Amino acid sequence: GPFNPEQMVHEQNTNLQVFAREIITAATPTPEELGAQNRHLKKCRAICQGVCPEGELVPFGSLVTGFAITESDLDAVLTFPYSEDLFSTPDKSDESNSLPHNLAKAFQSEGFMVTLLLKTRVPIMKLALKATDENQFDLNCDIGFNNDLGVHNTRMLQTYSRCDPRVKEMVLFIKWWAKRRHINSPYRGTLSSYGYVLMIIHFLINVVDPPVLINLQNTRIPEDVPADQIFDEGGEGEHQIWYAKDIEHLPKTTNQMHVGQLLHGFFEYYSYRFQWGREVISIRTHGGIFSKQEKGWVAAVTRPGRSGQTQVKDRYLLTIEDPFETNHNVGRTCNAPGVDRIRAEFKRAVNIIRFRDGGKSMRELLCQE
Ligand code: 3AT
Ligand code: MG
Repeated sequence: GPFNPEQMVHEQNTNLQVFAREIITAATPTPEELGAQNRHLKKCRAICQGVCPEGELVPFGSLVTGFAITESDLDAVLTFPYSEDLFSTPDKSDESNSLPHNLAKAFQSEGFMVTLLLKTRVPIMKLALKATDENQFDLNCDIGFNNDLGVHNTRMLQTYSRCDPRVKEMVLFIKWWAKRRHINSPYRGTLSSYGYVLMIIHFLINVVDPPVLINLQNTRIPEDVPADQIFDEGGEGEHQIWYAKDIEHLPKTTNQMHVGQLLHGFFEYYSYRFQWGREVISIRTHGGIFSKQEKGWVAAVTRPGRSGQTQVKDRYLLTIEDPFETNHNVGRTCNAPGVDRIRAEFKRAVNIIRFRDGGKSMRELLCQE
């Protein structure tokens, strides 16, 4: 039957609501921090311009969606109007003269710490800069190359966020919790923030009753939409990128639950209803769930990566379909111990919400480091 957190004990939800408000306030970056991020972005732009004048550094991720919590990193993609191999150089042999290496050198000479991760599924350059008198916030920045899909999915998440203020509130809370509980490290076997956001959107579209969100990808495409707004050549093949953007004309939700209730429902759903071993979260699909069997996402496979000799391992332990790149599992970063830890954290959160009294213990236990 429908999953209705309203039927759950109210007192705990009220405590959680008070606590959630505090966490959301603490998690929200200050205007000073956001200003500093934008100054960092400008500086990175100028350095990229020097190396690649025909390129443009486009921000995406949480700084654009408004899902940034304090100390979030900055995500950006360098787009340039040629699509040949990233590593091609005039003399073809000297890889250290390729665009990523030249960018790395330019950033290093400006005092940045630079790490090139070129064997990952999507090659990126990681930048770090310590706070200075000129800019009093540390910078951690990931720069990708010619990968539009992040820009598209960022815009869709932003659109979902505009549909209802509770989307952003839930995201800030869950990101804060996941970081404190160390289950938000995609490079160390757990899930990216993006994965948690997709779990929240699935819950708000398909699980909670009445729904808070409607599925923006599952509405009819108007006939006058040009083809380049429907399909995009990006990542590994062509992808349908269309979703409803005129949200003013969509029906409004009748769901009145406060964020405390929604969070309780969210933790309950992923602790006791969602079948981690069998189900795939798919926010673009009616109902929001596929079986792993249906998608053929069963045994882990190792396949050649995009650039030359690299190998990519696709795991299917926690399965979350990317809303545009539908053959990509956003949860592929999760290994077996990582999934076990994530699941244990969901259950731990439910136990605290169900059985602890008062907001104080809630704060200490639910988000303690
Ligand atoms: P943080 O504040 O940085 O933790 P965020 O909202 O910026 O959170 P991420 O850094 O996880 O989220 O992701 C930024 C964007 O990068 C979101 C998405 O466009 C892309 N992205 C991240 N992880 C994945 C993934 N596993 N698969 C596909 N795209 C991803
Ligand atoms: Mg980010």
